Amino acid sequence: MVSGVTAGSEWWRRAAVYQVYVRSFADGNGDGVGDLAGVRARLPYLHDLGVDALWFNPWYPSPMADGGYDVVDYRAIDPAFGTLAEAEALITDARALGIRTIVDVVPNHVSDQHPWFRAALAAGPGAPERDWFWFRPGGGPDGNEAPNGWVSNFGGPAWTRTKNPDGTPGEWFLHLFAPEQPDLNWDHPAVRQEHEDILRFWFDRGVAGVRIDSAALLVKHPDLPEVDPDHAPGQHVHVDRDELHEIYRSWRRLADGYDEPRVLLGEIWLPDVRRMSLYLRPDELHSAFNLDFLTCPWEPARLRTSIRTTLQMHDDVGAPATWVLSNHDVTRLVTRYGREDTSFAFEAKRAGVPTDLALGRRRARAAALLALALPGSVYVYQGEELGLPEVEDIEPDRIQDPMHFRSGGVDPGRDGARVPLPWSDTATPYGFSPPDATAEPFLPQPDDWAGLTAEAQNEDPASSLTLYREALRIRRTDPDLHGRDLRWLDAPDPGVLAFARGARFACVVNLSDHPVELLAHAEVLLTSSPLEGERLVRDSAAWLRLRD
Ligand code: ISL
Repeated sequence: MVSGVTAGSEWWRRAAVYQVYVRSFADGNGDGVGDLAGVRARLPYLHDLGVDALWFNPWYPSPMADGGYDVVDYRAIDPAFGTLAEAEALITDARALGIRTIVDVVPNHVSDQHPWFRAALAAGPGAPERDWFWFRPGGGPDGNEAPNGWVSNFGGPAWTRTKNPDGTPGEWFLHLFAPEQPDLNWDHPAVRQEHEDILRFWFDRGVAGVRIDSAALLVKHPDLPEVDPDHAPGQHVHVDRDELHEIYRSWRRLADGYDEPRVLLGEIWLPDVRRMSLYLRPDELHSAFNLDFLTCPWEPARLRTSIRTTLQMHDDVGAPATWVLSNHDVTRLVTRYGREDTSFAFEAKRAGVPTDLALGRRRARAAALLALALPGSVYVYQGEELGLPEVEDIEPDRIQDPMHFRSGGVDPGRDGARVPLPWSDTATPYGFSPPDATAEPFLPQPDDWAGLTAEAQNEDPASSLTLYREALRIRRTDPDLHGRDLRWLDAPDPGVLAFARGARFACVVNLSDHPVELLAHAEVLLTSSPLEGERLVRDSAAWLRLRD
């Protein structure tokens, strides 16, 4: 039985991909940390939900200085998650249910515990091993000034000073993220070779594709000059440099060498969507996350513009659009949409902002129907289908995220979107861990999640889980939603987005502050809130079958 899968070699063009943050998905062995056994046991849930593929956040051995984005060995599984044999079995089991697997590769940096970095440190200044990274002497008379003023994405300087093997202060190394994540030198042929081998390793194990972490950051200006705000396109010193394209062309040739070509999916945060589209040319990446849509506020004009621009720019290069409402890095949607400022920006993230969760929940349901109705592929971050809010009261001594620490505690960090999922029961661990678990969940779960468990929502026709399952079913089975077309319809109000797909499907989203009349239709397929007669209430969406 194959459901939840799009046949054919271009399955990724309209796939629904579910993001699994393994650590927080389901704990099979009772140690309070999610693992592969937990995921395998929940495959029937994912199959019922109706997704085509799973993207796993990094599952490799890691000291977890950045939730696994600090990798020690790209060809193994962290012992807390399981074994390589279990990963292989998981890939096979999922595929038997029609679900493909995407793994996360992290090419910009490694863990400071990675054998390469340890070897580079041990070898000392001037050794060839140091050329795998960006080691530089410091400035100033004692070398105690960073080699340049670059700033880490997690705040603070992008440089950390080393100690020489004899204990004296040594060179500095570059890290665009945490100091535990030294950046690799992509000008070095061994770095390129190693990553192509890593790709082959996973492709040979049957994974359908890779998500490429921080894909626009790999290449640096070889002289490491200061950032010039007036740089020419493609000439920023460490973001979106023109040289990146040759790397991805080479990866594409490798991915295309498989009978079912493997898929390259880029995490590319660029404010300029034109520049982003260059990565999606036919001989480069297949697809990239739509981070413009992800950060968009709940405002009709902004959303309409984002959708239009997205479709146009993807059409220009022949790539499918993607739609992402949330991921493991951003504030949970229910919380974000319940605030006065409904956009997402890393630099604006703060705790203690007044939030109307009921409003946020209504909008998140409407946004799901919007995203799932658009042409292209769509990403669902675990727990989004359960309507989970951001957890904002994690005690300081339980916080894990370096983003919180590196901001001096100003940024609440990303743990609030990574709290272990509630599966069943009425108290922590809510079925996340088995009943005989020896440890509590690695991040605390709120006391009031009993109504949000998958079990509580499973048969409730009004639940978020039911809405996602039903929307994914219609998206998969309705031929009107299988094309690449979208026609904007005249909306009854400027606060309303309305568009048609295929012969007779329409999606209407009411972002105004009052109810609106529905368009003429033959049938209401699905709504995110109950209708008021023939009227769609504010902050809700409807899927319609139009008349002939
Ligand atoms: O941090 C940012 C802005 O200040 C982002 O643009 C950042 O580049 C982006 O979130 C990259 O994220 C990815 O790589 C990180 C990891 O912590 C994230 O979880 C991952 O999604 C480093 O590997």
